[in-house]
Amino acid sequence: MKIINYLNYRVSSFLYLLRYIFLNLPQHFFYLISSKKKNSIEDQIIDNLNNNGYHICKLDDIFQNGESKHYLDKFHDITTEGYKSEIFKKKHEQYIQNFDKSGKHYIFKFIDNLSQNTLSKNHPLIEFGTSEKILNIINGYFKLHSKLQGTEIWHTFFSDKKNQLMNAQRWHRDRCDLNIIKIYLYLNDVDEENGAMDFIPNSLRNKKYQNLSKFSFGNIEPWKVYPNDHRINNLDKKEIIKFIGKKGTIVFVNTVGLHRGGRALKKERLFCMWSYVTPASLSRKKKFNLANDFKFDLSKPGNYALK
Ligand SMILES: O=C(O)CCC(=O)C(=O)O
Repeated sequence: MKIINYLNYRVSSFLYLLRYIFLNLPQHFFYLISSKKKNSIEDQIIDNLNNNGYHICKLDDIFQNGESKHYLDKFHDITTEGYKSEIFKKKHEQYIQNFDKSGKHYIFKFIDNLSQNTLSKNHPLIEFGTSEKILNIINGYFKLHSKLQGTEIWHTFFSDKKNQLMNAQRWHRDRCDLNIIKIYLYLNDVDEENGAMDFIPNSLRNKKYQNLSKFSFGNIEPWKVYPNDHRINNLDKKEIIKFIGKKGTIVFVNTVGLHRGGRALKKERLFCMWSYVTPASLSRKKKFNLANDFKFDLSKPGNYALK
């Protein structure tokens, strides 16, 4: 049985690689002929993503001349409105009632809950996620025109009682593509007391801890999603990076590497998130809908990211 599972895994990995090459080639060529020159911070972020699987810096390092403040103010406005809503209060109640139960009730997603996931092209999350500067970095890393798969604003509810670690608070890989880049933009200060994320750079492909958890190629059984390997818990602490940062910190990370969210014990955690995949991703459906006001012009990378 073991040998059949092994062969099955090898064959599907190989087929996935073919699919990756075949489906990504057109956007790779398109990228080669249309890509823009990178500035030094963009180059640095791409290098760090390639070498370590993450980069952490300030939003001001990427967006200057008031652009960074413009975005932070817009996201602040969305959350301020959201906090006044009945749905936010209801979800907070549900969190308190279900505190000990498994599920994602410890997170409130502004976009899911407030706008039923329908975003217009002028929505600040869309403007930011498809901006030239961000796509210069993301597409520069993938070396192709990538797709914006999801964008959300998360509020992690907090409690000083320690419950079991749930869902994304357990070590896991994201699994729908060979590499997946997520951006987290902190809207409040994030540290160990309000759920800073942990990441293991050396768990990425061809690194020394790649075997801590299998990579998946569409064939992963649900029970493998949260690996139960004592080696992960016994890993030297210096192998684990904790994404701590003040408001306005931006984290780029390849979430195919092992990662987990932390517990929010003393205050809430608030951040925006964008996730990018390649055209070969197994998860083809975007996690948001675009309002009818959007006309695609595929010669623009920003438009392709939304297709
Ligand atoms: O920071 C967290 O709570 C977990 C986030 C996560 O696992 C993800 O976005 O894939």
